[in-house]
Amino acid sequence: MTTRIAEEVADALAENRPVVALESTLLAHGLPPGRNREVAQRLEDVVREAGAVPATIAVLRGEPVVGLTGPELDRVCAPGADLTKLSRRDLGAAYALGIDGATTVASTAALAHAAGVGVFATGGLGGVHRAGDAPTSWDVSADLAVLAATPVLVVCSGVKSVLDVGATLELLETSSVPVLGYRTDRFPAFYLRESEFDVPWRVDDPERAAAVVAAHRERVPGTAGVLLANPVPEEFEMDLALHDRLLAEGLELLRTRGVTGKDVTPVLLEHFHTGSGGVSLDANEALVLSNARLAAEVAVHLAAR
Ligand code: PSU
Ligand code: MN
Repeated sequence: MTTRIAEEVADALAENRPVVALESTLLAHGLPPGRNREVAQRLEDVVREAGAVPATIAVLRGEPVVGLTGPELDRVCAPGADLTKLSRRDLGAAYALGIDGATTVASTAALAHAAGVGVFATGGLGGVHRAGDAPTSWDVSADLAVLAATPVLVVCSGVKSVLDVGATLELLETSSVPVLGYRTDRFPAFYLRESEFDVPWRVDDPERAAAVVAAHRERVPGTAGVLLANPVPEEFEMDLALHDRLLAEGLELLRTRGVTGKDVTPVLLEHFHTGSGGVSLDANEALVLSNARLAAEVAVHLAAR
């Protein structure tokens, strides 16, 4: 099965105009119904306002789609839609079995790259989960391995502090994935503007970010993508005490309910959203919109080079 690329996206790619890929797991599994549809629309709007064409990606009835239509966004965001969460390894099964699925960072990046889209915005990258009581849970998001093998720029707000941030950064280093802080020296932690870890490189404007991406792609051997880490806007950063309480509760919830594998991230996000009375939802929306805008700005500079 071939990928369906929306006409507007295909035209932009053919004319070397900027395109920004957007993922669907954050819509289907990261945000509640209703709110997810609003965010889906705002994401596409901010990308357009910044001068690029949005391409939200999902798998519908077994067909990979790059650039969902309005009705298709409705379907992905519908209450009870119950889309399967698809990482890259799940794509073949999803195609062959003809199912509806939401794509994670890993599968969105892979499909974007295959379609010729080089810039992708999301909320948080998956990473290395904290080891539970066992010596290690071996729960390391495929997002990291795919980013090491797929030359796309991923703009995100770092990784959630529910992950082992230090281990995630170590693995990115091992995989030769460059990590750039956007107007920050610290690697952001999704709901929080800073983790305790520094970024190896800092850029302060979209043009510089584009220059680094271009140099990396054109002059550095290998297949690694680039991570541009953009902290949540200041006014939406979560209160540290609230954050830490929800994090401790969330981790305990995973233990008592025995949640593992791909359900870990959605269960934690849901706990934050309900436990914070919506504060974390506002943060989530603000950061993903900010990332989409920045991704579009960088894509504009890349296309102009
Ligand atoms: N981080 C978030 N919200 C999300 C995700 C990550 O703050 O919705 C989603 C992304 O789609 C990411 C996926 O690719 O979770 C990672 O899941 P896992 O850890 O199961 O690989
Ligand atoms: Mn996982």
